[in-house]
Order: sequence, then structure tokens, then C-alpha cells
Amino acid sequence: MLNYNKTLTESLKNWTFSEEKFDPLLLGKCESIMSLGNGYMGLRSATDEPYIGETRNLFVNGTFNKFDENEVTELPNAADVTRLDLFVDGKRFSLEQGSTQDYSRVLDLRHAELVRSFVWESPEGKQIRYTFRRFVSLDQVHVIGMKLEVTPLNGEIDFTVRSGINAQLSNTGSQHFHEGEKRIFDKKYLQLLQTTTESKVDFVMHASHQFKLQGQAVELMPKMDIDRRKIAMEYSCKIASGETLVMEKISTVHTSRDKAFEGQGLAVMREAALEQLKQADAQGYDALFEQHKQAWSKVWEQYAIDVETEQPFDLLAIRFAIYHLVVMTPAHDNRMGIGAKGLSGEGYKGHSFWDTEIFILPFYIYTRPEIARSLLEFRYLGLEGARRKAKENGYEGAMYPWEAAWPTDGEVTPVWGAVDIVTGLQTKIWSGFIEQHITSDIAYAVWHYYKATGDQDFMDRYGYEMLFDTATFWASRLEWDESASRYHINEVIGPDEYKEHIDNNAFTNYMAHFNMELAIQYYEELKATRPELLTSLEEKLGLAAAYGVWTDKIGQIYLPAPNENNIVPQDDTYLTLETIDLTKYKKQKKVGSLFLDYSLDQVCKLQVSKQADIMMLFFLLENKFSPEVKRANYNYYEPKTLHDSSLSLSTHSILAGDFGDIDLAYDLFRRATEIDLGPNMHSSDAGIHSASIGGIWECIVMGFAGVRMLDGHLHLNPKLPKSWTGFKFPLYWQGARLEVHVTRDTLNIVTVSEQELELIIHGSTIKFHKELNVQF
Ligand code: IFM
Repeated sequence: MLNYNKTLTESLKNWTFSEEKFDPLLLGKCESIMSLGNGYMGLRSATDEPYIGETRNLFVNGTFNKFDENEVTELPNAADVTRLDLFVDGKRFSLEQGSTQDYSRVLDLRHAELVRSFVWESPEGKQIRYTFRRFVSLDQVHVIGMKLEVTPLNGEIDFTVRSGINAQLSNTGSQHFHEGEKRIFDKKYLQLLQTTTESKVDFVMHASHQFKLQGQAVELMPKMDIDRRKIAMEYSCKIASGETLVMEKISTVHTSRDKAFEGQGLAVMREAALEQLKQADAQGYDALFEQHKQAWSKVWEQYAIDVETEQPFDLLAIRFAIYHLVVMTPAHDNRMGIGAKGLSGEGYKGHSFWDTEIFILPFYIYTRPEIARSLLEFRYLGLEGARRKAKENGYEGAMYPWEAAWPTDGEVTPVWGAVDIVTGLQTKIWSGFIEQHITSDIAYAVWHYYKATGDQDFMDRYGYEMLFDTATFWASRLEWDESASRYHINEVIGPDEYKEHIDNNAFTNYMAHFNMELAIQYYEELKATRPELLTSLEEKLGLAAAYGVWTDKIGQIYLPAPNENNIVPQDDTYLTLETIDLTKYKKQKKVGSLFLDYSLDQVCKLQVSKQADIMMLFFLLENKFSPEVKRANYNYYEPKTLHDSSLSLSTHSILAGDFGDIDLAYDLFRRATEIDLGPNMHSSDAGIHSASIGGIWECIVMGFAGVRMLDGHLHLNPKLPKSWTGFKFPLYWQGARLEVHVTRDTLNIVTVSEQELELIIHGSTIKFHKELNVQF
């Protein structure tokens, strides 16, 4: 059970949530949603003492490895530093034995610290207060801090802690590391060096411990242990009743992917890493934590979003979202993307999907454009793999991988998935072959970023090339249908993954058309204004011929139009498929319940959708469809959409808001916030849902504030959920930071920028300088 109202201090009101009861059968949820990190690395919040069923994960962004030829590359699970084996009077401490009172595990989002505390009574009747603290430094990104406080309450105890660096881990069985080298320096500093088996990324991990008894430093002589894939220390001491023993453990993680060590060799990294550990150890938990707190306070200033509401959960939810966005994003390195589960679990192997460009990038475009640029540069570096994928499939240009890892890896989607309940065989995952809309999603994101920021340098270096080469892919992908005299895109999966091998998915066709439209527009613009840049791109990409092909084909691409009932067919057959009563599945407690009754093959033959598809098209290409068409389609498709993907609810919420159905928009927003943070204790076992977390921000800023970039203009269309009296958020537009405050009848925007700004509010164009006040 989670508690959303735990208030440690007044300043932490709506900044924390907690687990109030330990349940060894529900470990995954808090491990994921309370995970810590700093974009460089992510640490799943497994409890310190071990339990069966736990998943201990430490991921360092970008360190992908392939276990063997038949597997795809994934983020390797690095050695663990969090496990502590604790013994009281010679017996192992475990919450599964004895009894526990005052239990709480709290994630403090404001300071990014995890605190677990309780009083435990051993089966022998010894009562002990335990407090465990942990953070992954945002200030020194290689550092992990842990602190344990142990106070016996009714008699002296013999206390032992075994702690170290444990590499006896895998990714659900796949072992990504060679055995490596282990060493203990000065009976204090533990060092483990390991290299990934295929990508040959070196990991250097360190740990050290220090103790205080009643506030005074004590030297405890350790028993040292080095074994297979493991290096550990065992410390023992007596603690008198009422006295407190404090153990601090400082660990560091470095890898040869770190830009700072590029080309420097392992010896240099090893020495620098050991030196950083020694310095961090000398600073100690409290000083390191203080610096980390300062770094987080800058984060909260930067993203200063606020919801004035009677529903404190809403405020907590947006803070939770921003916390996880910061923790998962490799803002420091443009060779890295964002995983579909961030860095919080093994789900989706650390791979990046369209989740980034469509659900997360808008957050960065409008709050930290430089991070949005870095994420797009990751896709630019991915052109090599995308061109390879196009060639391998018999196409031209750049065909982006459905799942991406290291930029040059190309397609990394696994081929086999869950069981088919009819045949008992593993289901084939087709998305790596035929879910192709990712290519135009990336092109769309380039355009969105450019229009919102005006970053011409990005376009000159990367953006035009991405738009042109993706358009070339689509031009080569189109299939001429002689009988209909038009181009089709057959045999795809659209956003709705419950329809495989379909022809003319509307989303895919419209987005491919849009991608080519952008390429033609920018080609012509460059030809007229920047011929020298165009010449150099022409030489690199063979554009002269490509432009002719784009313009020849674009007018003949089949764009499914609304039928007599205003319904845009999701694909060539969707509207002809059987409909079934979906009530039971719409009310499901756990997503995917449909598969208890049907196989994927059967589901493909029903009018049932996994996630927003046509609705996503309306959201992205808003101007191309009338309000009547959008409404009619919403009414048609929403009852058939099970929201079995976490990418669905936020889009439906935004659309419902656009139609003026604020109650429904709010209801869908609430459901979106509950995907990870809600009370379902199994929803996040494999990791948090990054896209849904980006979607929470989108619901507020693009939904309730109605922020949209349309034809290069910034629109705001504010509307307030009933339970809110106002909300505030920062918004970057063309390099200027705007502070936006919406109340029920006013809109206030202030900026320190000197430029005159133009916005479209509820359809009216308004120019302002420094401050704008609008009464509704
Ligand atoms: O990208 C999504 C997809 O749309 C639905 N399945 C999960 C993927 C990763 O989140």
C-alpha cells in the first residue's frame, strides 16, 4: 500500500510518497517507482537486505552489450553496491522474521533521497530501530551514498554487517561481464574492474565504509573477502542499548563510455576513479548529500511547475514525473537516448522508442531546449544504423530502428515475445520489421524542435539531413497500387499494436506524407535562400534526384479520408472487423487481460485497439482535421481502446480537453498519473513507464494549458479542471523563458526577455513585451 500524504516536514508537503507496510510479494513496485538516478546512472531501489523475488539493478546509460549472437543488445546490469547482509546476535536480519512496527519507506522527490525506517523485533525479542538512507548524487554523478543507523532499544546486541560490491548478477540470466579484477586498498577501499563481453566497455566500481558509534568515529577491523564476482568486507561490533551505530557507505561508478576518459585508457580511469572515491569518502554522506540537495534545488527552480488544487495528488504526480524525467535522461551525452523504462528496470532492455520523440521530447523542447537538442543529436548519430536498416530491407535513405540502443547498433528489437495462448509457441515480435512510423515520428520531432526554438545551427548541422534522408526512405517505401492509381503503405503496424500486417494505417500514411512534405518545403527554402548549404547536402545525400522523386510521388499517397460517418479508417480493414463486448476488459485491473481469452492473432481480427492511434494522428497533425471529424472519431475509437499501452491515456486526455470535455480530460489525466504512482502494486515491476511520465507533463501543459505549436505559432488554450484553481509552469519559446500562470479567468505570462513575443490565445493573436495579462 502506498501513502501519498506522508508529511515529514511542512516543506516536504506533496513532495513525498511512501510504502507503509513491507510485503515480500510486492517488491517490484517500489523498487521501480522509488528508483534513484542522475541521468548518468540509475539505481533500482531494492531493499538493502536481500529477499527472494527482488531485482537489484544498476544501469549506466549507454553501456549496451550483447550477451550472444541470438540476443539483442541491452543495458547490462552492473555490479550491486546496495546489498547489506545484517546479523543480530549471529542471526540474519530479515523482515520476514520477527515483527515490525513504524515501517515506512519514503521517496523524498525534492531532495531525491530514499529513507526507510522501522523498529524490528527479532524472534528472540531484541528490539532494534533501523534507518536506511540512500541517494545517487546529482552533483557528483559517479557517486552513490548510503547510510545505515542501528539502535538497539532493549539490550546490547552483537551486530555484523557484510557489505561490498557484488557482481553475481545478470539481466534475467544473461551475464554481460567478464570476471574482472578485484582488489582492496588499505583494508578500506574496494575496487572491482569488469569489462562487458562484446562491447568491451570497462566498468570501474569502488566502495568504502566508515563507522560512528554515538557520533564518534570508530575503526572496525574488517574481515576481507574476495571471491568469484564478489568483493566484500564484514564488520562486527557490540552496540549497547540506546546507542546508535552509523555506517556510511560511499560507492563510485565509472565506465569507459565516460567522455572524460575517452582515449585515456583503463589505468587513467582506474586511478581517477579511486581518487574520486577517496575524496567522496573523506567528505562523508552528509556533506555529499548537501551538495546533491543543492543540485536538485536548481532542478526544481528550472522546472518550477505548480498546481493550485484541492487534490494534492495532482501536484505530487507532476513532481513525480519531473523527478523521473531528470533521473532517466542522459543530458550529459548526445550518444545516449532515453529507455522506455528509463533506468529503473530491465523492461525493454534500456532501448529507446518513439516514446522519446513524441511523449518526452516536448517536455524538454519547452523547458530545457538544450537537452531536447542532445536527444535529437542521438537520433542524428543513429542515421548510420537507420541507413543500414533501410538498405537491408531494400529501401533507400534512413529507416529508423523501432528500438534503438547505441546509436550505430541499428535495429535491436527482440524477435520473440510472450506466449500465444492458442499454440503455446512464443509470439513473434513484428514491430522491429514493420512498425515503421518511428521514422516520421523522429522527423516530426526535428521539425517541432526547430519551430519552437528557432535553432538554425541544429538544422544546418543535423536537422535538414535527417528530414531529407527520412523522406527518401518513405519515397522508396511507397507501393504503387495500379487499380487505385495511388501509393499505398502496406504490411505495417501502426501505433495500435493490436493490429499487425495491416495496409494503409492512417497514422503511418499521414505521417509519411508529412515527412515528405517537410523535406520538399525545406529543400525549396534552402534552394532559394541557402544554395551553398543545399549543394553540400546534395553532394552528401544525392538530393537532386531525391527531390524529383519526392515531388512526383507525394501527391499520389493515399491519405484515408473520413467516411460518410466522419470516421477515418484506422487501416484498410479495421472498420470491417468483428466487434465484441469489451466491458470486462475496459474495467480490467491489470492491463492485457484480453490475452487471457484471446491470442494476438485473434485480437488482430477484432475492432479493439491497444492504444491511441487515430487520436495520436489528430494530436500531432491537428490542423489537418476538423473538430467534427475529431469528435466523431473519438466517440468511435475511445470505446474500442483498452489503453493497454501506457502511451494511450495522456493522448486521449489531451484530445478530450480539446473537445471541451474537461471532466473526462481530468479523469483520463488522473488515470495516466496512476500508471506508475497509483495503488496497483504490480504495474511497474519491470520499470517505470517513461512515455507515460512525459505524458503527465503533456496532459498539463499541452492539455489543460492547450500549448501547441501550430504552423510555427505558439498557441495557448487554457482550461481548468474543476478541482484546480490555477497552475503555473515555465515555457521556452524561441529562446525566451516565459512564466505562465493560469487561473479560472486569467492568464498571466511574464518574461525577462526583451523581445516582443506573439502568441495565439484562444484563437486571437496577441503581441506583448515582458508581461501579458488576459481576462477570460
Ligand atoms: O513504444 C511503445 C509502444 O507504443 C507500445 N508498446 C510499448 C512501447 C515502449 O513503451
